[in-house]
Amino acid sequence: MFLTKYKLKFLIALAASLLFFCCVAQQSKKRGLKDFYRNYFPVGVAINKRSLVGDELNLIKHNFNSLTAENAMKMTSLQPKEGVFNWSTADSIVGFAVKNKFKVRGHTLCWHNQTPEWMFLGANGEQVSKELLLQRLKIHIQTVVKRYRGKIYAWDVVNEAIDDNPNNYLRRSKWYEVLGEDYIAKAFEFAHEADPNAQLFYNDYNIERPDKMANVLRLLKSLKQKDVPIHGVGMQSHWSIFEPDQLALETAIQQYAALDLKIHITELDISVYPWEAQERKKRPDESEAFTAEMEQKQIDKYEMIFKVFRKYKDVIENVTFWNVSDRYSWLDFFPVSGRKNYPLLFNKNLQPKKAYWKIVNFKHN
Ligand code: HAH
Repeated sequence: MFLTKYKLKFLIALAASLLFFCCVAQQSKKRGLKDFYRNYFPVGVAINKRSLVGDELNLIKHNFNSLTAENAMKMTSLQPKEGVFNWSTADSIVGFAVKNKFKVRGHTLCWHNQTPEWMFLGANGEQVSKELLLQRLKIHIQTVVKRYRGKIYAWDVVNEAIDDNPNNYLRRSKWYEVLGEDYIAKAFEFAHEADPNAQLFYNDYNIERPDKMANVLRLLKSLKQKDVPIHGVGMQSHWSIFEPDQLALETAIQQYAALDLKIHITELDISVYPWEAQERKKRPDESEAFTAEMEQKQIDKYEMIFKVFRKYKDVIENVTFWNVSDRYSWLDFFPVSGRKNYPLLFNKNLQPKKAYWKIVNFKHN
């Protein structure tokens, strides 16, 4: 059998298009999350010491170009005893980032949680004096910020200072109790003095909820008015398949951007359970299945929020996920210890979930 001219042409065209589609498929296989978002914002992830040695490492290098230490830069980790600094994990994370050209977001300099007890105690176990606590805050912030000067481009300076009860305004933390409202401005000033080039952020959760947002806006406005060196607001974005809706999210972004502040999405995950503020025990009847319905709702939520992030790419300068894959998430332990959650874009086997493909297959906008 011999080929007619037309058959030959048809076969050549077929082979060429097959080759073309294979190349495109191959290329998109090779591209990671960070590459799809190259023209939008760096995509980050919160990691631990073990992330740098395990099989998640390739996935991290392939998909992300910004890093945060999930725990290693918190006060308890860095200064467990007064004057005794433990740099080992934080140093390895920063070293890895520098070597592999990741950006680094520092988290966090002043928080009411994961702060060692000695910080708030005087020499005889009494409550620390105002002067001593301020001095300790200054030493801590400046030692840490100076060590990573030029390597950490943005710091969460104060974390979660707004109370969950909107009537309270500021959280009644030890920082507030001893130092009053002023501790927030002071923390920013100390950090700015230590690294004038670092971008300084106020970071908090649920700040797209109108009640909490009103108080966050009040705080941010007062800091700006006092010329406190603050450059941005971190929306933690510990969200769920139930919230936020698009209007709430866009409204929040617009309100924060209107204060001339940069926005970082600092701790993104989409829980498959509703938000709960209080820790509690697992109920015996509580299912831990990742149902098809949860999966679909999660896909829809991821699709919506990334559409919004792309729309506001001029003000959103970083989007960071809180943990790498569903193999391990802080949400497996909070608010219900031992209840499995599935909040991320990669499954337990480190494979991209459907939500991943949904957010990378977008038309350029
Ligand atoms: C965040 N808090 C913290 O910023 C982060 O450092 C931590 O690793 C996980 C989540 C969210 C939060 C919480 O820890 C407790 C109650 C409400 C919200």
